[in-house]
Amino acid sequence: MKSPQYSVLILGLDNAGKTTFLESLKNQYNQQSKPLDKITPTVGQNVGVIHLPANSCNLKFWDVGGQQNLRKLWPSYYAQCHGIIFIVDSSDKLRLNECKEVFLNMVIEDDQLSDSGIPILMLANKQDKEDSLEVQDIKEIFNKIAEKLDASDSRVLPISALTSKGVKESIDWLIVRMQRNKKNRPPTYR
Ligand code: G3D
Ligand code: MG
Repeated sequence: MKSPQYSVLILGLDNAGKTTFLESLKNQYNQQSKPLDKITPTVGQNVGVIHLPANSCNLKFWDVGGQQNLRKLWPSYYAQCHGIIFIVDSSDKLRLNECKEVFLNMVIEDDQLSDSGIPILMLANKQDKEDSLEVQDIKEIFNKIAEKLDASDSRVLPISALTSKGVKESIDWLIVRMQRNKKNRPPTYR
């Protein structure tokens, strides 16, 4: 029998930890993955599929690259994805403003997103670093923006992609919301 498959877009600035997060997921869900401390900058896109036996479904992840010239490609994925993960480097205070702008552009300039009710999960990554911002600080910055997303479920969770702390919990949060939104965005079957 075919299993339902939900697609998740992994977004964020370059160097936020998107690819490390995807490899950490693959690693935890028993797939071949790269050593987490040996991830190189992404050229093009990375795709990964994991199976969640507890939910009897598959999750497909697109890590499409966050460099400025690649961000214009993001909207072409919005129509197809069931959920979005936006990763923030909590230790990079210098780029927080840029990060905020990019997130704001994403949530308010695209009607497809706010109309679709798809969940948006922000991950405050690199929590293992001593100088990283706490999730509370990140929330204060981003929640005001997220409120503009009326229909969507949104949340900020702390993780460390490098140590894998919080990674599984983030998927637990997301899968519930994607399943709840399946009237708006039905899964594909494969
Ligand atoms: P990207 O795919 O978003 O561009 P990468 O980001 O996954 O390539 O990661 C960029 C750098 O951040 C990598 O370091 C990676 O090891 C580091 N990184 C990712 N997640 C974490 C984390 O949770 N904690 C810490 N401390 N570092 C993290 P290098 O040094 O290879 O550039
Ligand atoms: Mg990458």
